[in-house]
Amino acid sequence: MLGVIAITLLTITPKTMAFIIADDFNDGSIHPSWQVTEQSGSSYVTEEGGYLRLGGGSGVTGRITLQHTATVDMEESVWIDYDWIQCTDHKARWGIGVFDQWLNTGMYISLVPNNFGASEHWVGIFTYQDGVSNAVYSAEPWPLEGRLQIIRDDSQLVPQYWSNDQNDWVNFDIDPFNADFNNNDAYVFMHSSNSDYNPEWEIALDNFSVPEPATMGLLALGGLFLRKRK
Ligand SMILES: [Ca+2]
Ligand SMILES: [Ca+2]
Repeated sequence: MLGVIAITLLTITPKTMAFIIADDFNDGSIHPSWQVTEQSGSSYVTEEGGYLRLGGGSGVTGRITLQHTATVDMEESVWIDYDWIQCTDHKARWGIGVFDQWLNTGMYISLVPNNFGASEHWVGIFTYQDGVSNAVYSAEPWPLEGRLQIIRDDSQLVPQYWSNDQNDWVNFDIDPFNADFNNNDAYVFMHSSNSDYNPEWEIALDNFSVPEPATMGLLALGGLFLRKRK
């Protein structure tokens, strides 16, 4: 009998994915961990239809920033699914970042579905140290829906995206960024805004997740294995 129980546990455990935070945005009320720290124009945030929706109306420039009050420990990752619902013209943006304070020290992945002029479906990764920014990576075109991740490993921040083709996380093509947090806590931020032409815009977000570090380690090992095989 004991033997049967032991085998059952062994079979189940490796398939279980454990999360410190897992928000599916399904119950229609925004979890109090999400604090709106900046809001202007007609920008809004709602939890509706199973998604957290960030956006704003036309005719006025708007900005909205959310801070997740739970800190990101030394070895954790955060990920989220994004889906651009509406952005018909120049130009709106959304991004997710890990910072001590918004745009002070940390990393930010930003997506722009439409841009004025030549660029289209642009992604940029910005790193900041003590308020000084660098655009270290940009690329286009980029999918209008997908999954992004930022891994924190001590001071190192690694941005990744989920590849359906590879069925795994893939590093963006930049060097890992060493953020000196001066022993300050790090937080997850999300930001969305529009400018200039002021179209209506909305992005739907889902499955905000902070996996247990042990799970994260397995995922990271999987990523290493993939890179070695190339
Ligand atoms: Ca909720
Ligand atoms: Ca959902």
